[in-house]
Amino acid sequence: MDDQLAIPVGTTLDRFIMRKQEEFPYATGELSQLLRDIALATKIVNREINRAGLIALAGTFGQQNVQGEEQQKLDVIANIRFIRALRNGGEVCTVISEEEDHLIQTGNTNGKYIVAIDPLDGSSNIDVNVAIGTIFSVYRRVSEAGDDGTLADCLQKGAKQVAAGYIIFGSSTMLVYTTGCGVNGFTYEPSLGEFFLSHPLISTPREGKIYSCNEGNIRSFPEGVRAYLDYCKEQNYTGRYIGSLVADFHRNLLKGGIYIYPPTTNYPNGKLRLVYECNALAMIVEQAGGKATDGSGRILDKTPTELHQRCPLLIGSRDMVDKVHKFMAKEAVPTAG
Ligand code: P6P
Repeated sequence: MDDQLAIPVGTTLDRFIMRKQEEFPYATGELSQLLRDIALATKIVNREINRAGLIALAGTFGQQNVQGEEQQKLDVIANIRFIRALRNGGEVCTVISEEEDHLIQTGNTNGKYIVAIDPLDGSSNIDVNVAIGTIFSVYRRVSEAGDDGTLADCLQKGAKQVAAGYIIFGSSTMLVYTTGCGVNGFTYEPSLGEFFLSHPLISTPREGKIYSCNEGNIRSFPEGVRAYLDYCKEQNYTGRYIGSLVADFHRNLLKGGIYIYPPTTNYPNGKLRLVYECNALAMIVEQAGGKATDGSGRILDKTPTELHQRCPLLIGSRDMVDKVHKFMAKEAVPTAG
């Protein structure tokens, strides 16, 4: 990673990818191409989101938009765009998507990689102009090339990811990703159609004073989580919950903080999805010096059993995640008498 310090802020994403590839003499460029494919789809989705903002004001879902096209929900559009970019890029054999019940086989049977993606998380926030995001994980296939990817390819532990990232469509559009050698953030300049390195080697503070969770569910939270939230209030921490995971995660990553989605009455296994939400953010936060658990163990050590399985998520500054665990352990001790 020391070499990276030689890559200045303002470097384009394409040049950055090339420079990083040069650090791996045996790299053959497929992962680099895959990252470029994701960046391409991001540019297209970014345009759609900005356009849809206007159309949404003019019409509602299911009506014709001003161009006479059947208006589609943005998460469906994003799903189509990312899958198309990955299919056309040729490096990915199979895609798991929140928008698809089953595996998507791209037809690239010699593709070395699998991508798990939430094409547009928090899309219900579009109409109220709140930041939304895309989350993606990249795995090397374990099955033999020459055929479609398999379920085993798609149910690998998060620790097996070769890359992970998210895109936040907020006041600016940013692509943040890691290939296991640190986390870097790139800001999109739409007038140039380029991403530029703006946040090199992101490191998240060990401690923070921001907690993010939906306290409307507090009555069904585990006792230890409730005790931790009381502690946060005693410490005069700040509650910040946008209702958009990528936006809450991104703020906490840069400023320090913790996001908690524990088991609730409505979501006894937590709400967030292990394969295409939790694993990617867990790899990123660990690469930035933070921590991600499901309340008992490390997210990246969990072996998925289903494509769309949910899991509880505690993620962010290391000392804050450890603190929640201390409260949960204390509450778990049976009281005498
Ligand atoms: P709740 C959006 O639907 C999402 O998946 C995350 O982006 C967000 O953090 C969470 O769910 C919000 O869930 O139950 O608090 O509305």
